[in-house]
Amino acid sequence: LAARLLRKHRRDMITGLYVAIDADYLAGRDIPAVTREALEGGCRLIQLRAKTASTRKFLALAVNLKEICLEYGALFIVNDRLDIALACGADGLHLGQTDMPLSQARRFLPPDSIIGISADTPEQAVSAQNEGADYVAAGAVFPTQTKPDVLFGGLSGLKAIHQVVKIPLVAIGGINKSNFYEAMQAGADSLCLISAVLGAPDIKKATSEFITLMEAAKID
Ligand code: TZP
Ligand code: MG
Repeated sequence: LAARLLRKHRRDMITGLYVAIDADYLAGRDIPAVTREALEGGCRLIQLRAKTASTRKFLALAVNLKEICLEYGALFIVNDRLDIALACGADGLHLGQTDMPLSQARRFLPPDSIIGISADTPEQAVSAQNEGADYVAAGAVFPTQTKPDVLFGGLSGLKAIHQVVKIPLVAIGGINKSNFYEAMQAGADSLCLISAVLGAPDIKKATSEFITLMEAAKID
């Protein structure tokens, strides 16, 4: 029962601003310090992405960020890597369509862990939901330089996925202050940002401004 309640609590936290701490985007910067700034700005949903880091570096960073997130009561999600999520005691794991299948990951993760799935189509989103995903992420909603190879689903792709899923929906890709409202209107429960927050001169300020904007724009 406790595990089920904790997983539900974590799933309920998939709302509002979600900051993806991208180690490649942040190359040369103090990643734990950057993470703290986002948390100081009020973000309670953090993902760690580290596509080019060695396993050892990824894990060391994950252990560090998990600890920091715990201080702030923030959810900590690891991208791509089940082994890293397990080893650092992450709250959850984010998987894409070419990563380990959700059902396999679930076998190894603690029962209170959440799993988020990236979906490019409504079909993929429905499959993820049926397989027990805790949230689904759709994008790129807007053009982005951060992940040049990403499939572009656009706002229409986001809307189509919103129509078929009941679990929390995360919008990602090219979201900024001038377009975030459109993503919310299209049905996103949470907005996942990289450059709009991590590329800002004051990350704490950018974070809190986004949170304020999203709160003000909340759509039911
Ligand atoms: N997945 C789909 S788009 C994207 C990822 C990781 C990049 C998001 O970065 P930004 O800077 O917020 O566009
Ligand atoms: Mg992935």
